[in-house]
Amino acid sequence: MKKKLVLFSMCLLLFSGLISGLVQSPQVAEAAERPIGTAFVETFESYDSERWSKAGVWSNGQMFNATWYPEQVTFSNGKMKLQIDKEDNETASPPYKAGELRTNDFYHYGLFEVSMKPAKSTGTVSSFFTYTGPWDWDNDPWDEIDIEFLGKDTTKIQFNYFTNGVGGNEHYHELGFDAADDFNTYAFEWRPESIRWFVNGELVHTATENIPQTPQKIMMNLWPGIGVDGWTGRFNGEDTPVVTQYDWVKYTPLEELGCYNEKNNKYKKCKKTKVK
Ligand SMILES: [Ca+2]
Repeated sequence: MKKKLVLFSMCLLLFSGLISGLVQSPQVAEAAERPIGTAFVETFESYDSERWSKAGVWSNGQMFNATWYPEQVTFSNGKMKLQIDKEDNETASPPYKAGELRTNDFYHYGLFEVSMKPAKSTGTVSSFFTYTGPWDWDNDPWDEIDIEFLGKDTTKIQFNYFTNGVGGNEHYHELGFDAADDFNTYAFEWRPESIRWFVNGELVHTATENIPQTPQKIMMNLWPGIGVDGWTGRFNGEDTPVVTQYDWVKYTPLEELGCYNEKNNKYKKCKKTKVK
């Protein structure tokens, strides 16, 4: 009788342990889950630190001839401003301060839109892109989708993407206007099988090879290059402060987009495909 009671108690303990294990395990799994962002429109009336983080204080090294400082990212008159300045200390290395803003969440397939006015200053890069890597999330590949303006010639826009660190997908598009003169809308639509880039709603470039698949953070930065003069030109710091402005950013997930009609550059309701 006593033995049976002990056995029964042990079973009860084991059972309750199992139950509590079942109850607890989803919480543990939740804590380790990647935060995936949903649809948003950001108008930059103020700094929303729940959605965004300012980079700094640190340096990327390599081709970035600046240290990121949160103070180089400011908000005024409904615009987000990224600014390059000389370091206060003349002997500082790197010699410049720069700004970068990134989302806290990761975003997957969908339409990424920005209204921006890039800097017109030789040696600088103004950007709107998505990015992830092993430092952003455990074991992530380096995946990236880019819109970039080179300050040496803002009548062109550069598109690019990386899949598991493999790039070489650069494409330049002649805008037919100077992007530094005013705000214009630039966008890319990321699908599992393609990336399509748009300027003011018009489709201007499509990629279909080796498309990145990992959710990424939305990022914007402005920086002076070094050792990449052939690409960016040489930044001499005479123009500082150099400023890039962003009026708004919008993200629409793929499932809310509908199907893109290349004939009129518009999204429409997707045709239902018959299942045979
Ligand atoms: Ca705005």
